[in-house]
Amino acid sequence: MFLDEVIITACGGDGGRGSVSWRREKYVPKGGPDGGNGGNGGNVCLVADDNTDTLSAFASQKRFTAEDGKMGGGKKCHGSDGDDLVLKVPHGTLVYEKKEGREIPSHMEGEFVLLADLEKSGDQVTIARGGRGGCGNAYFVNSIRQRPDFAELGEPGEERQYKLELKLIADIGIIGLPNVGKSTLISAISSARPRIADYPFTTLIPNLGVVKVADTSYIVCDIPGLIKGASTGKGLGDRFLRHIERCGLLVHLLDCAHSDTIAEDYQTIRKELTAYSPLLAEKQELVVINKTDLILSPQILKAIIQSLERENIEVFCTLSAATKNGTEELKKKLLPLVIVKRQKRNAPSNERQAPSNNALPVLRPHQTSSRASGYQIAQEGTTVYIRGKRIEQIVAMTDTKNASAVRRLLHILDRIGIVASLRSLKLSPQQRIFIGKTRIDPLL
Ligand SMILES: Nc1nc2c(ncn2[C@@H]2O[C@H](COP(=O)(O)OP(=O)(O)OP(=O)(O)O)[C@@H](O)[C@H]2O)c(=O)[nH]1
Ligand SMILES: [Mg+2]
Repeated sequence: MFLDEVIITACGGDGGRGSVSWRREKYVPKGGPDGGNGGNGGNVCLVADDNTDTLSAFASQKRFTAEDGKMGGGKKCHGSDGDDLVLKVPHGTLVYEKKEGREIPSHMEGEFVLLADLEKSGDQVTIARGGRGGCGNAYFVNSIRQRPDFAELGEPGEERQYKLELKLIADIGIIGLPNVGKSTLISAISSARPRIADYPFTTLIPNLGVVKVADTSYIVCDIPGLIKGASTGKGLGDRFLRHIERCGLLVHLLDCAHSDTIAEDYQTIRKELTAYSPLLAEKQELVVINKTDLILSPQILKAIIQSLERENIEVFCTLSAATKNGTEELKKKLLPLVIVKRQKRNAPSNERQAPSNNALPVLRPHQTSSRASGYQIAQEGTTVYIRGKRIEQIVAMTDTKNASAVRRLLHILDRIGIVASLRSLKLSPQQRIFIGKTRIDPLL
């Protein structure tokens, strides 16, 4: 199955809880606390892989959870970390993150925003971080608190939604109206065997083929037929136009059996490409005339070429995909052009060196201030929300059933000024106060 767009949920593993334990040893009275820390939860990562070519692995499963960290043990034993979950995606996958929550402007809530472009094989991005393991009671020993009888819970792993979108990366994309012979051409020049038939929209998904010329090879993509209005959703619509964006070169195939409308056919496709994106309109395009076996004499073919040239449409070559007359020449003529395109793509351009405003974000999602004192207080109706990465983490990891753990939390809230800020708001006893997802007013 060919799948080029999918929405998934990624969940980092939960951190393991810390342990409350006391050293018990012969001849060592009052051995003291020795509870170890819990292990960290595993991350969920996406990695671009050469041997994967569609997103069909995500067709049935949509939720991916990494392993939880293990609980800490006595004798200061550290719980083991959860394994990362590495999901393989084809190279050319764009990763969009769903923006939600209070830290982002409300107009963006629920929107998918580009996070990463896994262009080359091996490119990797972490999409959900595992939770931190909780500290055991041995960690909380200090000069005042010599026998802490509490430990932290593990931090819950992040849960986030992503849209994965695949853009095939081929050297050459074959485009044209339905029925002009695109699939026949790819099967003549490569080992791909797509369905060929005498009706429009035979090809419903893009087909990739490897063309071998001498010792080298390049990848060709047969794109389903485009029609007038494709950029606004007509026919198979603009679903496949995005795959054309990534091709190095375009072969624009024309059917010479329709000699009367051949220039018009050409312009129909050009208009759709321009309407879809300026990037597509500027892409280098080679005009190839197909089905020359249906032409009765060379003079007629010459007249067709001249009619196109009068409209400033330069013809790259003519061939018959069905009889393979001219297909070998096309393969050879395309090779040097493909090599030039590849060199350009791999060369570090000035644009890439100087990061512009349009540059893709660095692959370090979800980073906000990690200091406990970095927080914001917002009041909505009768509810107060306190947000801040570190303070939310501390609260989520506090065992609220343990009086000593709650006392430590209140001490932290007091130290970083939250208690004073809440007092200055003069809240009524009915008002609810949340830090992250945890309601804390009953603890105050
Ligand atoms: N006579 C002749 N017929 C051809 C040639 N190339 C393709 N055809 C025929 O044209 C019809 C359409 O060919 P396809 O390769 O399926 O066309 P397509 O452009 O892939 O069509 P869609 O997938 O629908 O967009 C088939 O009946 C082919 O046999 C050719 O060079 N000469
Ligand atoms: Mg086809």
